[in-house]
Amino acid sequence: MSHASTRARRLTIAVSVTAALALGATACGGTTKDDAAKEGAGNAAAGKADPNAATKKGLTVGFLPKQVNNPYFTSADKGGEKALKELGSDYKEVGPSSGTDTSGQVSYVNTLTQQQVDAIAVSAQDPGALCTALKQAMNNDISVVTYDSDTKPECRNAFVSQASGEDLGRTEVQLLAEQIGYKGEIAILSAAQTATNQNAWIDYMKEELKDPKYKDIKLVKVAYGDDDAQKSFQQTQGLLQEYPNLKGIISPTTVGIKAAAQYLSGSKYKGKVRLTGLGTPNDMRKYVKNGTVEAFELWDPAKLGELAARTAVALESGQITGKEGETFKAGAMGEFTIGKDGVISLGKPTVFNAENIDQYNF
Ligand code: RAM
Repeated sequence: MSHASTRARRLTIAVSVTAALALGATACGGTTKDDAAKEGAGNAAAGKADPNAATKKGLTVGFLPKQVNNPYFTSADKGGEKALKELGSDYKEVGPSSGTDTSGQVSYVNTLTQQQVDAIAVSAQDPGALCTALKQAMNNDISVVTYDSDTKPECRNAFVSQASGEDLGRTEVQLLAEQIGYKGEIAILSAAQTATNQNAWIDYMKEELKDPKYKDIKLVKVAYGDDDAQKSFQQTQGLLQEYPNLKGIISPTTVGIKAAAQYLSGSKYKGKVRLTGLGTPNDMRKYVKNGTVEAFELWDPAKLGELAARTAVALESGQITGKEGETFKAGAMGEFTIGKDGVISLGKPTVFNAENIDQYNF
């Protein structure tokens, strides 16, 4: 179907979306919403995948990060923008400025649906809160890809995951355990309490800690900095006041680890209380060089955004539908295979330390 006719079809549908949204606002849980939710499967799931189908051009993909003013998402979404340009499609970005504004994210999904974008790439602040809105989007022929932080599998066509959640959770514990000599109290400084990605990693950290080799390590607290620099800084300070014997902190968020490093770096705990987790090399360089941080990890956020964009276009082009076992070509990134529950994995994260950090610029 040509882009113009897709537009025309969408325009007709938009009237019912608006009606459904209005209905949803006044009569929550009405049949319109439920039916939409049951049927909602997006453009992609409508047919069978044809890996040789031509790549569509002129599509609009709306990126909706957890938080727009977070440098991690700036890099990720720029990767998406660059890929879309290469593919002859358009990019737009909308999103809340706070990492906990879940209702703001829901409104943005509804706006993108009303604007009849072809696909949405979203990093969900909460696993369930976006479901109804995303199902409505899919029911209106919009392909939905989650990237970075997932919703439930039935609320999107595919999830572009940065790395195996299990790998990330376990390796962060391993990194910290080595740095503290497998002994002492540790804490976690996370992002939002609802974040699907951080919570999945934390569950694996707890699993890893069950191994007898960590018997002398005690996880004393999980604190939440909400991906807000100031709150994360204060939470770090609070952790050290509450647990003066703390030996280490894991912060699986780029905002959290940077704020924690900033606090430790200017305190008597510098070099004594160990810090690891997920950070960008550009944010963390000075803390590695001044001895606050030994090693931490991350994937390339721009590559994650690129893969999300390419997945959205492959779905819209009918090359994939999101089912396990389907494969598609993601330009120079190579071929990807869709795994269980529609998960596409970017690959292994990189561990950064004083030796290699200068090789990276993001
Ligand atoms: C923050 C966000 C994001 C997470 C990274 C590691 O920027 O919470 O979702 O993937 O950290």
